[in-house]
Order: sequence, then C-alpha cells, then structure tokens
Amino acid sequence: MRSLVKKVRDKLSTRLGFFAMVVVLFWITSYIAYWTEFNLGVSDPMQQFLLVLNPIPFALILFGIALFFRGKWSYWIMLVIDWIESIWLFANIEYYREFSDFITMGVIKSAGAVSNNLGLSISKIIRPYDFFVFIGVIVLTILVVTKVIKVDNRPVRWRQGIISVLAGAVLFSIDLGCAYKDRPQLLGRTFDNNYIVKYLGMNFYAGYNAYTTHRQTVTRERASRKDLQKVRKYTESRYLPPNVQYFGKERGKNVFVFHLESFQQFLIDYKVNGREVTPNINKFYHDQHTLSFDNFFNQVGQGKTSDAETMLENSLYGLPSGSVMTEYGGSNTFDAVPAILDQHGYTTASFHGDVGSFWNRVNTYKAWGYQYFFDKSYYNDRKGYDIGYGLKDKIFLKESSQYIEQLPQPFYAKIITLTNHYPYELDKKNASIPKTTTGDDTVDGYVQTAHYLDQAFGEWISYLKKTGLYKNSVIIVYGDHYGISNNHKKPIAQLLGKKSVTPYDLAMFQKVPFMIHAENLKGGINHTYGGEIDVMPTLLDLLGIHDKQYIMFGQDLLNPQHDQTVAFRDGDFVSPTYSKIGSRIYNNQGQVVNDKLTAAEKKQVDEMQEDVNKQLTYSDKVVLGDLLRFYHPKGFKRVNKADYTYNYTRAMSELRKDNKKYPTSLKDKNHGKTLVDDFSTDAPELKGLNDNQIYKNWDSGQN
Ligand code: GP9
Ligand code: MN
Repeated sequence: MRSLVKKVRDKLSTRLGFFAMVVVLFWITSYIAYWTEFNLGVSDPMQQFLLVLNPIPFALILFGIALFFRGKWSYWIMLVIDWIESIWLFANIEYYREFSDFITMGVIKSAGAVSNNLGLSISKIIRPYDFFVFIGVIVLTILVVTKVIKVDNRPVRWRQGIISVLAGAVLFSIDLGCAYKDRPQLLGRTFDNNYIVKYLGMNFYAGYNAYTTHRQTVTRERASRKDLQKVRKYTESRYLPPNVQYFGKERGKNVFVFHLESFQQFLIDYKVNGREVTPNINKFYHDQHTLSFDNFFNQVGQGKTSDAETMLENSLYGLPSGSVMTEYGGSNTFDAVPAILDQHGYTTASFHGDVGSFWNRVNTYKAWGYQYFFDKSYYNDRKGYDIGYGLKDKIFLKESSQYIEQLPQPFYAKIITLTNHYPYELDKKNASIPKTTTGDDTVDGYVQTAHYLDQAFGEWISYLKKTGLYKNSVIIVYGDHYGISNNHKKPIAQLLGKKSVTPYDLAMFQKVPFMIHAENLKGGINHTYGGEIDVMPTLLDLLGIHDKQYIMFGQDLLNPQHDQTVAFRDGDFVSPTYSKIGSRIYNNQGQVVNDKLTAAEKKQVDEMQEDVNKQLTYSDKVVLGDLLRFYHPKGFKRVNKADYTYNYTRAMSELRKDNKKYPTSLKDKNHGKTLVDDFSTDAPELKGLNDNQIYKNWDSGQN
C-alpha cells in the first residue's frame, strides 16, 4: 500500500504527472459547473458528448504552454493559469445567476452600467456552494507550496509541450466539426452565448467574445457625428408625414404585438383536404375591424426572429450576417418603441417561453427600454410542457394571463409564440390536423404546428374578448419570417399547387401576415407593398406619437405616398412594379424583363436599387458605428439600462410597486379580483389542474 502511495506520489511529482492532474481537475470542475450552475439546454447525445469534451482542448493548449518551461516556472505557470481560469469561472457563475448570460468583454469595459444592479445584490447572489470551483486549484497550490509535490527539475522535453498543444488543437477541430454538424451557422449567427459555451466551452467563448468585441470597438471608434448627420439627412428625406385619417386614432389604447412564429402569408385561408389550417387567424384577418396587408414581406437575414424584432421596434435592418441583438444589443444605443411608449405613459413588457438569453434578449430589451421581460423563468414548466425551443403556445399564453392582468394600463405587450418553429414537431396529444404529404419531413409538419398555433391564438382572442381587452387594445399580429426555406423548392411548389417555382415565386413566398385590429378601425385588405421595417412609424402614427425626430428606415404603411419598394437583406427587392432578384428583373406578373425595359424603366429600376442599397448601408452604419449615441431625438430621454432588472423576484416586486402607484391594471379594474379563469384552454397538459398548479407562485390570497 505504502509503495503504491509512493508510486503515485512519484508519478505526480513529475512535471507531466502534475500537468495531468491540473488538466483532469480543471476538466471535472468545468463539467460540474456546466451542469449545476448554467442552463445550457443540452438536448441530444451529441451535445452531451461535446459538453464532456469541450473543456479538454483548451486545457491541453493553455496548461501545455507551461510544459515549455523548466522547474518551478512550469508549476507556477500552470497554477497561475489555473487560478485565472477558476476566478473567471466563478465570476461567470455569479454573473449568470443574475443576468442569465456569460460575461462579455463589453460588460467588463462598461462595468459601471451593470454594477448598480450587481453591487446591490452581490452578497445575495453568491452561494457557498459556488466556491467548489476553487477546490482543485487550492489543493494543487497547497501541494506545491508545502512541497508534498516536489518540483521536477529535469530539463524541458519539448516533445511533451508540442504534443499537448497539438492534441488540444486536434480535439478542438473535432469539437468544432461536431458542433457545426449539430448546429449549423453556430458562430455565423451567434444565437445565444449559452450555445457557444455548450458546444465549444468557456475558454473559446471568452476568446471569441474578446475578438468580436475588439472588431466592433475599432469600427465604433472610427465612427463619428458626421456619419450620423449623413444618415439623418437620408432618413429625413424619406420621412412621410402621418396620414391624418389615422394619426392618433388609437391614442392611449393598450397595444398587443402578437408574434406568429415562422408564419407565412400563404397559410391565410389555406386548406388541406378542404379543411382550413388556421381558421382563427383567418377570421381575424377578415374581421371588419382588421386592417390586413397582403403584400407585407419579412425582411430578415441570418438573425431571423431577432431581425424581425429589431426592425419592428427600431425601424433598423438586421445585419448582413449575424444578429444586431446578439452582437450589439448589449452595447449599442437605441431609440426603440418600448422606450418611446414608456415615456408616453405605457407599461412595456415582452412575453416569451424560451430562456431570456436566446438572441440576447435579456440584454437587448433593456437597451430598448422594456420594463418587463417575462421569459421562461416566469412560467411553470413541467415535464411535457416544452417542445423545441420552449413552452408550447397554449400553455405559454394561458400562463401569461396572470401577468397581463397585472400590467398597469395602457400597456405595450409583445407576445412571442414558439411552437410553430422548425422542425415543426408536435406531440400526438396536440396534433389535431394531418400533416401534408409532400414527402419532405421538415415541410409536412408545418401545417400541423401552424394549426396548433392558430388554436392557441383563438383561445387568446377569446380571453381578450371576455376580459374586455379586445375592445380597449390595438392588436397587431404579424409573422416574423418564412417557415419553409427556399431549399425546399419542390414541396413549396406542391403546397402552392404549382409545377415548379421561379425565384420570383420564392420572393413572393416571403410574404408574412401583418394585421392591425382595433374596434374603431375600418378593416379591409390593404395591398400596399411594405415590410417589417415599416411597422414602427405605422404604429407610432396610429398612437398619435410624433416620430419625425427618430431615425427610421421604414415609412408609415398607411400613408398613400409609401414608396412600396421592399428591400431584402441581400439587396434584392420587390415592388408593385418591378422586382429584382439575383441578377434578374421581373415585372409584376413574374416575367423576366431584363431585356425588355425601356431606358426610362431601366433608370427607374436603377434608382430603386440605389435606394435599397442606401437604406441597407446606412442602417448598417447606424448599428456598426453605434451612431445613435451621437443623436438626441427631441423630447426623448435615453434609457438607463441599470434601471431594469428581469430577475424574477426583483421584477415581480417592481410590478407590485408599479401596481400600487398606478392602480390601472385589468385586475385593479376588476376590484382586485383575478380574471385568469376567463382564459379557457384545451391544452391537454393542463387538464384538471387548478390555478395553483398552473401559475407560477400563484398567490390566491393576493389574487
Ligand atoms: C427563440 C425563438 C426562435 O427564442 O425566438 O428564433 P428563430 O430561430 O426563429 O430566429
Ligand atoms: Mn422566428
């Protein structure tokens, strides 16, 4: 036994033995932290495998550096790296607990902006258990200091260091390859910092984040007030005054923005085997008080949902690659709809059944001035409640009713659904319409999840009607982007009842619903060509909020002068006259007319293209150069991100305070009695459950 202990001790007392111990302890510590401290959302065996693997490559590379040094230098370099790693891990754990995100370089640089929140609560955030991350490094340090482990003074063996670093590099390529297989465009689209850590580890995340932040900083520093002035001149030249017929027509009403995930216009009135797929949405679309647009296009790029949100609430385009929200949401200045409405007496809130970190909402929403963000952590989430990215729509909407009724009125509430999302999976219990039969797996489920979303929407509308919210709200309903991508040409043709589809057909396939409902609006189908970029000026005009002072790239859809050239993120465009897709120009019958245009028509098309290019480049300049920091719209007070917290406990106490100050919520108007029972759902998961079981921390005494 003794000799065994000695043997082990001797082995560990070699430089390589100590190195192995450092790597293994670091690996175990990281892995435990992954599981116990973060919500990385590991959902398949590949992700599980990568989570085990991902601490190793960088451990081999970083600690491997020490193998190029001699004697005690080698040991102390390993220990110093280990201490830095442990402190970094610890800091991330604490930060994550409060902000549901990893530390970004931007946060470190602007520590003041968050320190208000963090400083107050640091003692509340830290849990004794968190210190486990230091156990390994403390033990190792003691062993070296007390000389239990003796320093190996033999000369450096270069081979060891080289092999370690190379092995790290090889393992990292394997990690990266597998990660891209499981999640294509992982870095290109940077969905969520959780994803980077889940697939590639904390070290890669830190390095990658430092690199992107540096790149951004350089561009930001080069930008100047002059750039802003150019942009301002351009947006001013495109500005359209509001249509007097509509200006202020909905002043003071609540606003709902209901986000239909991946919902395309072709689904409206679409039938499968003679059966309507979305009867409730169709009814809403044709309602006598709904203004429905049938030439409204999604204009998103890689940022998908986040691009849609950026356009809708800022009238800024997404980026040519990546996402404004993930890359700039935490650092840039914005003049967004929630902040503007807040300053006009609105309570502002966003609802979503996914984790708050996705698309960096948890940071971006603060910069946009959202007072409340009811993300997944505000919802009861039992087994079977989730599908794909998060809560099933019916459960999500039912549970949301407990928060809606508490918002002081008027409010601006954005409700982001989720179930109708690629790959369009639905459990048997919830599937109540057959799939289509194109034979393409990713396409055929689409009508089924769309039907489910439609039922959820129907339940929600009934709730609004019962509670009276239907009458005193303007309800905007929109689809964020395509559900079926252009890679599925054959099934698309089949769904549309065509033999094949042309690039023009595919461009028209990018239409998504956009509807505005209010009891005092005269409804009808409006054929104006427009897109997501136009929503902000349209809404502000309806609410009677002057918006000339804001930098917006869209135009009021209700103004007959709307220019109707709809830019796509790749520089293509569509319009009621000519559309340009790739190198082809189409007329509005979908025929290629490149060779048939007169000189005047050609000039017209060139001008349209020039304007589209200007819109996109100027918008990019605003985002990349953070130009709004140089701009101070009249009558608008810039938000202070530190004023907001989306931490469940603190935000709920804010909401209670808000309720006391402004007793105008739906519940207040109902003499303090809850109205959640007005929300009926047939969600099988909630069958037989009482309010106590359905709603998170339901307090019947208070309700
Ligand atoms: C996730 C959801 C989906 O929270 O918004 O985003 P998408 O993949 O559609 O961009
Ligand atoms: Mn989406």
